[in-house]
Amino acid sequence: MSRAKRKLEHIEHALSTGQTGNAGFDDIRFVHRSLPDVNVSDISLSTFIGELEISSPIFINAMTGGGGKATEGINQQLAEIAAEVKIPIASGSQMSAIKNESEKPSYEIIRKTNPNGVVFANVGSEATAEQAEACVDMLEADALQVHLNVIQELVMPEGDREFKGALNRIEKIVSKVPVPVIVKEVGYGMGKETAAKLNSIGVPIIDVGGFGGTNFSKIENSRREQSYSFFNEWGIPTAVSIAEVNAQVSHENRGVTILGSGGIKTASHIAKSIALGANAAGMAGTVLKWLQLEGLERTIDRLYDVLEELRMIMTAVGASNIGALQKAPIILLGETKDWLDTRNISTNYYSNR
Ligand code: FMN
Repeated sequence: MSRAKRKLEHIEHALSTGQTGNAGFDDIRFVHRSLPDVNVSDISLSTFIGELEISSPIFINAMTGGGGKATEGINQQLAEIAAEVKIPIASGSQMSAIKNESEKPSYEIIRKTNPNGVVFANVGSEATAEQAEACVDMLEADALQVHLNVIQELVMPEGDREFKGALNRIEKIVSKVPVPVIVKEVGYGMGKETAAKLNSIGVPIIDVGGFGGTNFSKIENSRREQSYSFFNEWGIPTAVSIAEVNAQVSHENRGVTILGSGGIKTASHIAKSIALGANAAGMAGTVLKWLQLEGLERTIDRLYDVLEELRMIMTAVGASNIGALQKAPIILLGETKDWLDTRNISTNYYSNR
């Protein structure tokens, strides 16, 4: 199976397997305020990803490239959307272009289409520091995502079987590349132990990439004969994962930016991610679905709608900016609370502040 064919199959199977998992957001409730003392026109959505200031707390997460003209076309459209809505966009893994020069245009189109926007480069943790730097250069990127995807590799018939030394390689990448590094999962989430390891090597930004959205076990299982179905429900739900990482790195003011992603479909999911401790939220599968089924203009409209709805939610909780939303009291219920209680992570911290 060629790498290019695999990239196209990922898109096809991402759409057919959908986003049907439970990311845990239904377990989170805002405490209603009858006197919020704020006007809708006062709401500021601007936020920071590390030191990068962005005007809205959403970004298009890593998806594609490396599948010739077909993926070049998708990246061009995603970049047009990002440029219009003024939100960051991440490239898909650029290892294809490192291995095969002829795939470079399928990535470079992102910067070409969106010359002034915020663009994230993307590599896996198998990359050397030099390869990572080449990926940043290829896109004149503002930050570099390094993805962790052990379960996807295990389920992938042609996937990696060697995972030793990843933290060490990431440490080298962090010290070599001239832009901030975002370490991200791809839909399995991160726990506090992973966050502690990443924090110990100076990773400034963590994207939890939690369970409940695009499900790479299902995607890869659709591509193999004998299913590893035991991985279909594997992972830390996004809401839980943000709280896990937050408990490790932010309660203690360690200066790490948390990004919430995995199953983000609505303004409510974004608002809840921020209240749990994220600075911004990433959407991949949902944007891909809108783009493929409804087209570019409608996807742009949908993203504007999401931002308007986010302003409404922030008004309702009396949060005039993202920092205030991060302090809004929320109640954690159900499996999300059970999980966090079992892990000795305080839900009281969120409910009474
Ligand atoms: N994440 C990466 O870091 N690198 C990739 O190359 C990559 N390829 C993807 C391809 C497709 C078709 C999709 C849907 C996702 C891909 N992802 C990749 C994972 C997303 O960035 C994201 O972490 C994951 O899909 C969960 O978010 P979602 O539920 O919003 O889709």
